[in-house]
Amino acid sequence: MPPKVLLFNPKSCNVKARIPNSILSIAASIDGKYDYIIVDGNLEEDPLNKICSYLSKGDVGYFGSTVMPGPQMQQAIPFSKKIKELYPHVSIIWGGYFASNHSTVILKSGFVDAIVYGPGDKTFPAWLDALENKTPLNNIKNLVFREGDKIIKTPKDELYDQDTLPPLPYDKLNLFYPLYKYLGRTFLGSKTIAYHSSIGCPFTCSFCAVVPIYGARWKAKSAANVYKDIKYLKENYGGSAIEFHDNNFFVSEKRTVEFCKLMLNENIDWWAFGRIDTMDRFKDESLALLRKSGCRMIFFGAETGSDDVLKKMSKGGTQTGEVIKSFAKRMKKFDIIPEYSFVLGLPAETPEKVMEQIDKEISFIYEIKEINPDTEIIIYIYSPVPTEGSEMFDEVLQSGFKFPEKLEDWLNPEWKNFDLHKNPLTPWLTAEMVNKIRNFETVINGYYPTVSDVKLSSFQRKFMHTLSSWRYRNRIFNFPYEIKVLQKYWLRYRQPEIEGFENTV
Ligand code: B12
Ligand code: SF4
Repeated sequence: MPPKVLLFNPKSCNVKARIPNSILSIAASIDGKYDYIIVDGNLEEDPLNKICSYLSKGDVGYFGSTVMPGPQMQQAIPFSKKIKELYPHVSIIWGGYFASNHSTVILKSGFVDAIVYGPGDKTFPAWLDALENKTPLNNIKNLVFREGDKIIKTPKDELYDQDTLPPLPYDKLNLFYPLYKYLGRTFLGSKTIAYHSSIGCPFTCSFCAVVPIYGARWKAKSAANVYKDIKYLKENYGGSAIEFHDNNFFVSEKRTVEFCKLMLNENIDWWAFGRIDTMDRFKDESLALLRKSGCRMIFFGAETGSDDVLKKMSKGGTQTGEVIKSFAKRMKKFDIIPEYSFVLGLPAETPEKVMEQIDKEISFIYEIKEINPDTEIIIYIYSPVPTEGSEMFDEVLQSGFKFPEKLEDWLNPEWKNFDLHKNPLTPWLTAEMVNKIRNFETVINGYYPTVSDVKLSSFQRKFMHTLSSWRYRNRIFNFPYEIKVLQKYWLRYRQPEIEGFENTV
């Protein structure tokens, strides 16, 4: 019997957990071949203790953790270090977006043995087999590992046909954590499924973490297979709404339409990420079908109203300020809420230009709200992602910006905030600029409270709206403490961009 594998999903949110698709797809890749245990940091009071209780039995030989930027590192880093200290025979592997984009600093820490960069569906079982059979790792694609003092990165593999991958072992997950705990109430429905139906993205936006990993590639499950899984979760676990977690769900209009047709009688509301220009090319009848099939809201990276900045961001496609506006209007006709995210605080030649650009974005957001007041606005402060060679990243490096040189430095509060796109440590942004962005965000969130927060009563919404109206109308953003206090202590206002939708079980 080969040793067991422990798969860990570090805590990622303070509200209720979602189906841990990263770990689950890795579990699927070894299901039936290796015995595995799942520990979910979102559902454990003391996950390290739980992990150690398994490891102390002596039959676990492998520890795999998924790591996205932000809070997950707060457990992944100290836990992996501790495990290496206490159980040096256990081989440790990380995967996920942070691991993929920062493999060198992670491996240099000495307590992580290997990284899967990109999809792990074939790499992970191949790595286990190689260690079990003592065969070389060099032939395994998508892998980074240490060999003596050297760090070896093997070539990228092709993207796999998603329909040929093994099904996610939902029933097995249910043995470790009852699945109903993952199906929380959101504004979409009482039991919301988190589902991932495609990988990668065909675009190459220079600020996006998907690009260095997937390099403009995208592969999706067929509509029929997605529907089959949704039906399974509906019939066996009562799933009644869906959050699609794909980077870009709507790449294919054909697949979208096929999926919508299958969903017509399911009475399931759903939400997903898309691109404005891609969906603006959808036929009217496809958009109408989307709404009929239950699509309530779509998240779009609007990014900026400036065509020059869109170009600098290599947003690609045909997105322009005008398209962003006209599409907001079009969505209104089909009763689908566009959730537009904007990135403020990009580098520019002079501080005046950085500030000027921030002011322009704020004005653009006002315009969008006038065109379609239902548009949800999400604001990020630009945090660089190392898409080497991109015009924007070169500019970032020239400004003196540097990522931490030691893995544990990512645990410092300022780097945690960097990941959350809240406090970006970027040399070109002054405190005045950051405050302006944050205060504007507070005011607009007060004036237009998000519909995705199911805990807000209509009285609370109205109160917050009225309280914020003089600031919003007169564009006075400084020191909006009265709104902040209300958001924090009274309404416990949440930011969907950081925690996902309000989710209560
Ligand atoms: C769900 C999700 C969340 C949820 C997490 C909920 C949960 N799981 O409990 C919430 C809403 C909390 C969240 C929050 C954030 N997220 Co998030 N999130 C995602 C999302 C949409 C899906 C992740 C997922 O399940 N993928 C499905 C699986 C199957 O894909 P995968 O993770 O890539 O896994 C494959 C490989 O990576 C690899 N792999 C992954 N893990 C492991 C582990 C092992 C051991 C191995 C061997 C392999 C392996 O194999 C898998 C199968 O091939 C991704 C985007 C995306 N489409 O992936 C963003 C994403 C990961 N998030 C991102 C960000 C930035 C954040 C935030 C920091 C938000 C912010 N303010 O911007 C926050 C804070 C993080 C936090 N709180 O921890 C970025 C990361 C960007 C970057 N710079 O690297 C992404 C890529 C979105 C984006 N396009 O920008 N997030
Ligand atoms: S379209 Fe979205 S997911 Fe695709 S590269 Fe651009 S930002 Fe990333």
